[in-house]
Amino acid sequence: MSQNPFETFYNLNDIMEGLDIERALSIYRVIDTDGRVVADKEPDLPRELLLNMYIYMIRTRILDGWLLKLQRMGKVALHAPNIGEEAVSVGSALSLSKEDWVFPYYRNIGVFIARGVSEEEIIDRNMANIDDPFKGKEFTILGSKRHRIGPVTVPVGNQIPHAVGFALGARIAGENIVVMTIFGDGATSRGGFHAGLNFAGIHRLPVVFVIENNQWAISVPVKKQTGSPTFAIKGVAYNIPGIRIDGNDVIAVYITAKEAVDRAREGKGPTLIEAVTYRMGPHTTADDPSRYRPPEEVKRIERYDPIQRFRRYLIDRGYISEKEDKEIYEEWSRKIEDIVRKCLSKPQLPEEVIFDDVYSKRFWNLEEQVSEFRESLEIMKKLGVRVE
Ligand SMILES: Cc1ncc(C[n+]2csc(CCOP(=O)(O)OP(=O)(O)O)c2C)c(N)n1
Ligand SMILES: [Mg+2]
Repeated sequence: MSQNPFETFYNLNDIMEGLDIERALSIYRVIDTDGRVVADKEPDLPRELLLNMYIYMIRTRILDGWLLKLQRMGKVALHAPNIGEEAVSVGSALSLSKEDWVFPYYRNIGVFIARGVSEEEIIDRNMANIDDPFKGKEFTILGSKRHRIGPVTVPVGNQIPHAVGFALGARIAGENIVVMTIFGDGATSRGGFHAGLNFAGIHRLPVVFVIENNQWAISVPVKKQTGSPTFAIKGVAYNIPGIRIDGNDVIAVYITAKEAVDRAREGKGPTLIEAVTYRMGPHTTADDPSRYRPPEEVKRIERYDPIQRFRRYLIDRGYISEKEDKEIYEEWSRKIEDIVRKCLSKPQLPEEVIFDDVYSKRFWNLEEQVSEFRESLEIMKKLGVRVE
């Protein structure tokens, strides 16, 4: 018989110890803003992994800059800049193995890069050119089955229950994989966040939840997003350990995510990581942050730049020289510029693709719309209106 709930008492110390509440309220970092080690113990990570982290972050930043330029040139419809948040994407993604799955959100281009999606494919998709596998039917970037990346959903936070359900499905199928999902601070106010944590907490699913707390959800600051002191503390009520970390310290992100991934793989259940970072740019190219936050705030955060901090660490520790660092940056700037030129030279998709894949075939009503569409294009051409 089950215990009488009126006579059951919980030992607060046991619960607190298992959940290590201190970690949900403090902030874990390995290197400070000058790249100096401040953690009690410096993680012993191989040089190759450290260099990969660095190169993936640089590639992400260069690509991000190009997507912004391409949007301003009218070649990309919309872009959500990642600048300053590269460490969250790259550090988290690198903690997973190839077999694991990740359900990221629109600000995680670094996840795509670190999982092996090429810059060319990302730009093709963003430009909706002839090589876009989704034929222009997407908001920025979608997932990639080949790289085990779930779809990037437009409704904020919908990927959270997707990831949890996926983890349950994998368990039923007998696959020993870990599922990670990354989402913004704003997503913690959606029902799916709570449903996802609740379900993962009950079934002890192998899920790693990463909150990319960049302090803003468009114009809403974190103070108006939650009454909790931290986001990590929200895990406690679901019996999920919450860990708050410096999300601009790629080593801290990697170490913490790896610990959570290992726990999940060993059957010890989910973890909630709050990676504290800052959105340096606008929400998207359709946003003007000067209307709701002072530019001084952004200036104050500049010294936390995840790439600069890590660069100083790598140079101080002798992992790379100043010269090698310069070469890495120049090499990738050149490579990505060439890719951008190549993508720009590709033909656009024919306009009529918008009617493809709507139904299994083009029914009469769709055919009617196709002919109306052709007529409008003709008129526009006659009027000299550029169609792009
Ligand atoms: C359900 C839903 N509500 C509102 C929006 C509009 N919207 C798009 S992004 C966004 C803010 C998300 O903020 P956050 O989760 O913190 O991620 P960030 O953009 O800061 O990285 C909002 C409100 C949406 N896409 N979906
Ligand atoms: Mg946010």
